[in-house]
Amino acid sequence: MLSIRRAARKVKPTPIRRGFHPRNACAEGALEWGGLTRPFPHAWALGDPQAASSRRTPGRFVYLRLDLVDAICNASSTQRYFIPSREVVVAYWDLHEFVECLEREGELKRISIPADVELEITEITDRVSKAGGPALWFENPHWAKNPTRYSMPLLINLLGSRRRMELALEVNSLEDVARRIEELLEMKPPEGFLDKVRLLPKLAELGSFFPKSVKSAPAQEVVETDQATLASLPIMKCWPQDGGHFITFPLVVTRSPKTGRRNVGCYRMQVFDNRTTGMHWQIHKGGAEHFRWLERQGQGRRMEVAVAIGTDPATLLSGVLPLPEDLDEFLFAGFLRQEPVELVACRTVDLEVPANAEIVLEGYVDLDDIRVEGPFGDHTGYYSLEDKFPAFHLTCLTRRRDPIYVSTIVGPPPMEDYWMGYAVERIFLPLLRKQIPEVVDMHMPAEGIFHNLLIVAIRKSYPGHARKVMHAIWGLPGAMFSKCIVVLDHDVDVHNLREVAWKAFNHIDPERDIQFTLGPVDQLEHASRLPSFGSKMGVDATAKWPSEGFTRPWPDEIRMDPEVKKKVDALWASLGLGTGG
Ligand SMILES: Cc1cc2nc3c(=O)[nH]c(=O)nc-3n(C[C@H](O)[C@H](O)[C@H](O)COP(=O)(O)O)c2cc1C
Ligand SMILES: [Mn+2]
Repeated sequence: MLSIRRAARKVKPTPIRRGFHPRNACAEGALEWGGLTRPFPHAWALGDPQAASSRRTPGRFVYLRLDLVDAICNASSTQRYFIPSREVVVAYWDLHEFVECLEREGELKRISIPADVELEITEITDRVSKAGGPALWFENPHWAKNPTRYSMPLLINLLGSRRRMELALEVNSLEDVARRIEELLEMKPPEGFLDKVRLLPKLAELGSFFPKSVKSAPAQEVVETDQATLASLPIMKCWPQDGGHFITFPLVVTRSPKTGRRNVGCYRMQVFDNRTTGMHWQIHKGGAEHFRWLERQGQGRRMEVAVAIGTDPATLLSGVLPLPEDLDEFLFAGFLRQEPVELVACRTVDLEVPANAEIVLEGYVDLDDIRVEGPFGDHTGYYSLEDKFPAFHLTCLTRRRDPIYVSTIVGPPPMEDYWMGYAVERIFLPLLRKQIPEVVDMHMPAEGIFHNLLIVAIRKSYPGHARKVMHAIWGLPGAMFSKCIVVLDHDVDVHNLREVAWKAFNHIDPERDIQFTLGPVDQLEHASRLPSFGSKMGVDATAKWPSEGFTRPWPDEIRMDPEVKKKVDALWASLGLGTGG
């Protein structure tokens, strides 16, 4: 089904766009409802999404902006319809559509018994997470301590497996995304007319990934300003020693006071009261850089912030990607989903948010309002300690009529964030290779919680090459935090930790092969001598060369003679030894 979605795209361009006129959709076929198939445009207003999707009809949901078609229908806002089609090649329009996909694929479990947002949902999700289980849709989240029943569902562990990550990005394998990035990076300047013609569709495709502004949005179906409160959101207290309840999966949008450029980052937000939260952007992150420029510019003490909770999955993921500064996350999300992210202007701040967001918080941070945030059970598996971060003030809350609250938990690995990190690792390998071409493969094992351990295999070409690679990695966004980098030769499978440990420990003379250096470390690092500053270690576990001062002979790895192997293969069944053949 997935490969069909993408393969079809190549044959025929996306036929359906949000906001299209239903008359244009006639060619697409008909709308199915209640077992009846009716031709466009007469029946489109009768669509029942649930009925259509439950029959696994290939197709997609579309949003009709009824202001465009009020001549036909007198409803006054955005409505959702299901369009059956054989040529379904469009990105998930929103989180609801992704949830429907997960459900079809058996990747989502609905839980109707009331579950407590304080600790209980964490315990359930953690067990499911560790067992490689499905995404969880808590229909009835509640908070026993301060008796509250929430009217919106809580969705968690959404991206917590390889399969769901592939579904999120609509690929059969994450390598497919890597390949698209590789193709993009390898685009050569055209030579001659034919080359130019061939390049045109590619360029047109690229151009089509830029975010698009729209005027009305599901994200603003309900608008609360003076009455805006966080009290209606099922915000979790994740772990026993947490300093409070935390919004854990927000997309925080800011604009640089210096360049005017947008940044989107996923930074947790601790609830201080119903209209105030913490804003935990660590000092190396985009949001924190914007906040510093606010101070440096000296023109005002407040910076506007918009926060989207719950979007289509590619956009959701873009907030956690370690993109170079000033590369717009929404543009990258457009590239990932192969369709532009549609943005709508916020109601009270001069920022744009994804039109398909479930919930949007608008507000500001203030240079004069810095508060203690934390502790928080973090993705290191330990609590990150209390520290000072800006407070976020809510000025407006907008949402859909039927919002889903998206949450995630971090804690002892592996959890959902491991799969996000894994996707980052795969997606970014081609980018890493562009800068360090000798890199063959890399891996960040779950237990290394990303920044503690990065294993890399290189094609070694000159003395000291492994150390060059370490230093290059310590200079990259995101990977700069790697506390330990282990560099191995190209023939080592970095995903096979047994092979890595066997070869790395064999190949080192520790005093000679370990490179220490000092530099910025992850703000979550709890063992470093100072917050955010500490040492790093690189291990040169490649075979050593005479040109590196190693004058003893380097031994060969033991491998059986192929002829003997073949002979024993033929004999094996008759030996009666069972497995091992
Ligand atoms: C579930 C989850 C929670 C995160 N929470 C935070 C956080 O509270 N603070 C932070 O600085 N980074 C956090 N991150 C990491 C950032 O989202 C990530 O570094 C991202 O690249 C930041 O974007 P930026 O480079 O545009 O600042 C989190 C990541 C995930 C997956
Ligand atoms: Mn960024």
